[in-house]
Amino acid sequence: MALLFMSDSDDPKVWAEALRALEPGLEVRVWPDVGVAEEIEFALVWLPPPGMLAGLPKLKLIQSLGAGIDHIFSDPELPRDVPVARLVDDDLTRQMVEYVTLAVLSRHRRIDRYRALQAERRWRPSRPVPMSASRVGVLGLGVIGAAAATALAGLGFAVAGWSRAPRQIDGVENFAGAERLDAFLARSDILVCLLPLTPETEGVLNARTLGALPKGAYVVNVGRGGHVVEADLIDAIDGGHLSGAWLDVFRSEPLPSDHPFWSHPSVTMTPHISGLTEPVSAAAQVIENIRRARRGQLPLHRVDLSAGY
Ligand code: NDP
Ligand code: OXD
Repeated sequence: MALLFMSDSDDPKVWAEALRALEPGLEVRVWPDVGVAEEIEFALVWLPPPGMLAGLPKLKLIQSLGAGIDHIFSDPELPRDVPVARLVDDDLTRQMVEYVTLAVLSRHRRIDRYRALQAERRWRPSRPVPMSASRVGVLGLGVIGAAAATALAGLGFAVAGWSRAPRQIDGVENFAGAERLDAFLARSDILVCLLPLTPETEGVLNARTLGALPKGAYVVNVGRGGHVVEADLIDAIDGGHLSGAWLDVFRSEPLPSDHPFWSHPSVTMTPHISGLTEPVSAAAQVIENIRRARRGQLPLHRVDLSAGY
């Protein structure tokens, strides 16, 4: 019985080595070399092609190579009776917290302004606003959102977070539910998106919600590109309502070379690297889930199909 690995962005050899270090007998096959499909019990995947998982009749576990699972749920033929697990990994969370802190601090200390001044060889110091007067709003208070909100509050920012159900996090004001979204946005000078992509959160950052942010607000998106209506974000920046955006994720990845984000002076972008799953760190959870599946148990961090995350 074997595991099928499928990803265009992760190295199968490194993953096979990390998995076999913990489970020496595990047979790892790499898509598209499936072999006999009936022998595949476990799938470890990032962005599987539609129909791939449905073609594995003995599948017991679908394990995401990342924290998000929208890349699996977008498959219209996804077998609904096989448990789907996402990765919850301390190293991935740490990387995300590091990246979000970088983006928020860069905005807070106006590094964009000093880079522009540097290009013009102008020496123009200005005093930063106190952190306690800089209001950060974190959309999504899950594993990563809660860790980022806690870190930012620890630095001294005035932090609030938005979730579906009420959450209690020390030093972080909570706004829960769709009816509290506008109040949350109205107090967020720097907005960080750390939501999962679901039918409910698709396009959550649009002309209306971006307009509900305070004038001069800044948007950091590390959730998914589908959270942002990209034309609305550009309009909000060009119209002067928003001061800019820091983006790691996009509706189309790789971002097409003619996309306006590439050259927009108020947009900082990176190629979906805020958190990269590290095989040596994450393999233990994958192996634990394989062992659980073999025992007929549910995996760790099983995704709730009805909630979509
Ligand atoms: P979790 O599932 O732990 O947390 C999701 C959070 O979003 C929860 O707080 C949840 O609310 C909230 N939420 C979901 N739907 C809604 C809604 N409709 N309204 C309000 N709040 C909602 O996810 P993680 O923190 O582990 O990860 C978040 C996302 O970050 C991933 O799904 C992925 O897309 C992205 N990511 C991006 C990476 C990158 O490299 N750019 C790397 C890793 C992750 P509640 O608490 O009430 O359930
Ligand atoms: C993830 C990602 O979901 O890297 O882990 O985007």
